[in-house]
Amino acid sequence: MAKATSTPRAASPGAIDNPVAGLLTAEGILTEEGERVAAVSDDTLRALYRWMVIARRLDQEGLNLQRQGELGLWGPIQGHEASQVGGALAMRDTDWIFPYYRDFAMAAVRGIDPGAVLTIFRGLRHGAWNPNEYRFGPFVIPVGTQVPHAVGYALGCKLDGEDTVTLTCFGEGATSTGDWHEAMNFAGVFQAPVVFLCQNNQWAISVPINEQVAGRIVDRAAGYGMPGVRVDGSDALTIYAAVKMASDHARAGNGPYLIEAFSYRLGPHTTSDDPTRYRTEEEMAEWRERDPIARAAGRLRARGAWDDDFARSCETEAEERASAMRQTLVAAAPDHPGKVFDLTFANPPESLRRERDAFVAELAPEAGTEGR
Ligand SMILES: Cc1ncc(C[n+]2csc(CCOP(=O)(O)OP(=O)(O)O)c2C)c(N)n1
Ligand SMILES: [Mg+2]
Repeated sequence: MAKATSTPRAASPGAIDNPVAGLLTAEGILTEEGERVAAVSDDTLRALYRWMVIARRLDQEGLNLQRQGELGLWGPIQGHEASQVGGALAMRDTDWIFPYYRDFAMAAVRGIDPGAVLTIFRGLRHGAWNPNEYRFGPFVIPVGTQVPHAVGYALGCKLDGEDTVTLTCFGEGATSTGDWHEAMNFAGVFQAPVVFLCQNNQWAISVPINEQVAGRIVDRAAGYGMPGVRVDGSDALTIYAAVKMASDHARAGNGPYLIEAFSYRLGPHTTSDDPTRYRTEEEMAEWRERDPIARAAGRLRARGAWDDDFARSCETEAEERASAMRQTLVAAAPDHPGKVFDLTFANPPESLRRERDAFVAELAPEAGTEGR
């Protein structure tokens, strides 16, 4: 019999410790006890509200810009404000976020200029920020590919002895990809410090959740040996507390965590989509009632922390940011076409140099070989 070369690990215990589950109602809403345990201050609640107001206004401006012919495409985030703002604010600045293409509000919370983000949707850039600078990965269009990136990065941090946690986001449609399952398994086996945040908006373009997933997404966590929790994805405070507790759990060396934020995409998939062709007005109206911003305002009022002046200042700031975003976008120049090559290899092989020069000569002969 072959001799074992490494110490076999004991099988994990059957019961998975879940630090969040007992603090939520059956609908996945943080209870008063949950608020107490999570120790969320009024300032944090105000920050959640403020960023959601900003995100909604910027998103509306993105839509306006597309309708005015300034953007090729826009993917609205309405209905996702709570999960994106709650998720991003819950992470430390030193943590990494591996987003998907809809995480516009997360990018804004991370300090990335939203006008720069829009240059991608105008076709001027392939990427508009340095991921290392913001600890925020690129927007990925291939569904699910960011999930293994987040797991690999988290595992690297663990091996380096850092206490960094990664957060990765994806839609429920992404949970059908092989990348997602492989990443979940790898994270579970190697106890990578990663929080998986599924923004389940119940639609993958025109495919409804019941044609996408058999059973519940959250229940898949157990199959990969990690805890999971399903939360109300329209309640920013609940998301914030859940992501915070999940990241604490990962940071403490207890491995990955899956959060399913159950909500709804209030707008179209992108500006190329017409959702009235596949979903009813009643369904959309029902979800509009659960507006994340109104929910956060309600929580502030319930705590006696609501203030009209504060709310007005959020609106004014959102207006100013929207105007600045528009100006940045329309003033932006396209990247040199060679840049996509230049950012791929530090030392490109000769064949790629030739390909680059041919590409540049075709697209921008006036630029010559500048910009390398
Ligand atoms: C690998 C891959 N397959 C298909 C597509 C086309 N596509 C783009 S978005 C999308 C739906 C994804 O839905 P979901 O993951 O639920 O995210 P949502 O857009 O609803 O936020 C699909 C199928 C793609 N971009 N990549
Ligand atoms: Mg979806």
